Amino acid sequence: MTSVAHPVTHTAYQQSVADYWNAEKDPVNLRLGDVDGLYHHHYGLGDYDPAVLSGSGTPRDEAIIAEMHRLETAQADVLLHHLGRIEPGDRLLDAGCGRGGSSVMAHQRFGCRVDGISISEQQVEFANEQARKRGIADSVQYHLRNMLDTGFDSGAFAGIWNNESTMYVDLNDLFAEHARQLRSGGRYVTITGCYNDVTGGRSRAVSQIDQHYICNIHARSDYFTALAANGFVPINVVDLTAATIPYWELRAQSPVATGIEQPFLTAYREGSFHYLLIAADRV
Ligand code: GPP
Ligand code: MG
Repeated sequence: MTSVAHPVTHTAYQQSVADYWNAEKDPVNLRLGDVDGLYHHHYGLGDYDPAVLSGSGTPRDEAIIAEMHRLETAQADVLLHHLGRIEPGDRLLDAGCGRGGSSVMAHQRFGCRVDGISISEQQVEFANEQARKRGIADSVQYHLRNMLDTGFDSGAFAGIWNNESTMYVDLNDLFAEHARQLRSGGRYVTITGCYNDVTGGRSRAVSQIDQHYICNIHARSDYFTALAANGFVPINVVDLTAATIPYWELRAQSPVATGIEQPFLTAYREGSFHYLLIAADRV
């Protein structure tokens, strides 16, 4: 009998997402990551220095890119802060790790082992190469795995996060798998974009964001329903919308704008969409 490899993608939709990220080589991510070798796939937080917009030519471009990167790194710092107390002997899971930046920062902050997972072979390979270059490949490892069915042991993790990756999956399936993998009292943190139940369904701008990334942005309420149904009790909910708008204003004027800046600015400003952090404990 021949053995058949367990496929990491389970549906045609998941395969289309993997194909997108396997092909992705956008300067908005690679040029920012080149600044210091932390490659992020999320957005930024905090005010930018307006001085970066003065000047001209290559120095101006480089200053804007470095500033956008600083804001993206600040976003990951906020997420990791909400994991609370993590010991060097603990283990963390970065679900939807992209090119791996947040996992490296988590290892630097807590000194613990971090596993990152992605359904993109290219992202996993890229991230592992970065960990090797930094000499931390023993502690920070990236795997080609599906966040809905990771194969990790039950109760293995003290903390799990999704940094802008929940919009690719069913939240009930995701939180059931996270609940299985987190030890009792373990902390879950996500930063996400969600649409506003109060203003109704997906606005035009939110639909444009979905189409751009092949994702399905959830309602704000979906997060709390699915967390409660899977044994999670929120400890912190932070509306980061006002703090991310400057990032998008800077990005719109940057040499690496992709065209998705206006839908984000419209959605945030009109109130149809929030940039939200949720921290919850597994009980
Ligand atoms: C991608 O980050 C992030 C997503 C696909 C999730 C969508 C996020 C929401 C808040 C709705 P990226 O850094 O790869 O995107 P970009 O290439 O645009 O910088
Ligand atoms: Mg990016």
